Amino acid sequence: MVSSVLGEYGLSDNSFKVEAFGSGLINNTWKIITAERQYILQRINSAVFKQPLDIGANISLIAKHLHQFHPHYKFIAPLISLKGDEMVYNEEGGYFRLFPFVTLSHSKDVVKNPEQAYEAATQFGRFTKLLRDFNVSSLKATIPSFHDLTLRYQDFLDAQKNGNKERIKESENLLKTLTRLSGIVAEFERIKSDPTFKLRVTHHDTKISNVLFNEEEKGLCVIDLDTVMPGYFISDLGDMMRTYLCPVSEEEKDYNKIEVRTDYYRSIVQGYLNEMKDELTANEKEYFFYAGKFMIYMQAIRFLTDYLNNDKYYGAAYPGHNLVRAANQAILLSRFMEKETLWSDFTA
Ligand code: GN1
Ligand code: MG
Repeated sequence: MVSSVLGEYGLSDNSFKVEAFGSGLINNTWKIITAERQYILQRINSAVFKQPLDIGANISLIAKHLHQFHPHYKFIAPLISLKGDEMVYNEEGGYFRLFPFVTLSHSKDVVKNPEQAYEAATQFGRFTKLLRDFNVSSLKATIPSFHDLTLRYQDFLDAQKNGNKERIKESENLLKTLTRLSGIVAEFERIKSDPTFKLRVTHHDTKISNVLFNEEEKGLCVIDLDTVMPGYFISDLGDMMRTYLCPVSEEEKDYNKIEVRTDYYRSIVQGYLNEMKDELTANEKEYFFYAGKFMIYMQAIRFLTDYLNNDKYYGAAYPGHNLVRAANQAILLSRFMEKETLWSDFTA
């Protein structure tokens, strides 16, 4: 499969080595190594991205705008196949894309210090800022209602009605805890009807592995643009909080290790505001702390919904995997909310 896809880009069978790459849950990613160059090959999960070609269409529009108005921004566009396409279709595996691997750059799986959090937040803020004059409504929603918490909450309720009965029983306490916090959904509904909240070009997956760093540890650009679509800034800012504040990830089973770190919070807010302070409205700036609650809560209910639905979205590497992830995120949320009075006034 991989060799026939690479053939469409003119790479012949015995000239490359293939290695698994990264830790994404949805798409498959490989590093392709040839004597001259390295590439990143990605297979799009078409059960999740139902219109894979929309991803290519969005990226082309963004690439064109950045190229014209911000030619110095390091934008990593997919390579064009021999037939002239930005995606290749393979009977067996569906849609694939090939990217050049940027030499002297690297990505990270874990945020190791607040400076890295600052660099990443700067990069995600800059990406949205550079696209401020881009017509955001020209972007397709590659996953419709992706970060619509109202819809995610409805899915959560549906799973409690129609999901796996044993799992519903087993999750009783966690279901109660998360249901008690549904004020976070009500707040989101207010945001959706608030004209001071703007739809901007939003990345929607701001984990650290989606930032490229140079050898001096400075952020270069953001990558993995599949979920770039119109959205609210709370998605990007909040997902950084969800994934950078805690020293362990959503995969951690030892919940005692879950904590949230003040210095990282400051760095995320400072880095993001550094780029976005003149873009955000005064009202939006009141929602920095809420951003973290919004994203951590959404991820907790998404994992638990999937557990009740027999892991059909995220899959499971062991029995109870999505329940562990959901419980992890619920604990992260409670640790985060303990900081509300301490952190909510902090706006750099
Ligand atoms: C998925 O595939 P990956 O790991 O980049 C998910 C995100 C979740 C994340 C949780 C398209 O991202 O929304 O935050 O898992 N992406 C999609 O690890 O659902
Ligand atoms: Mg992703």
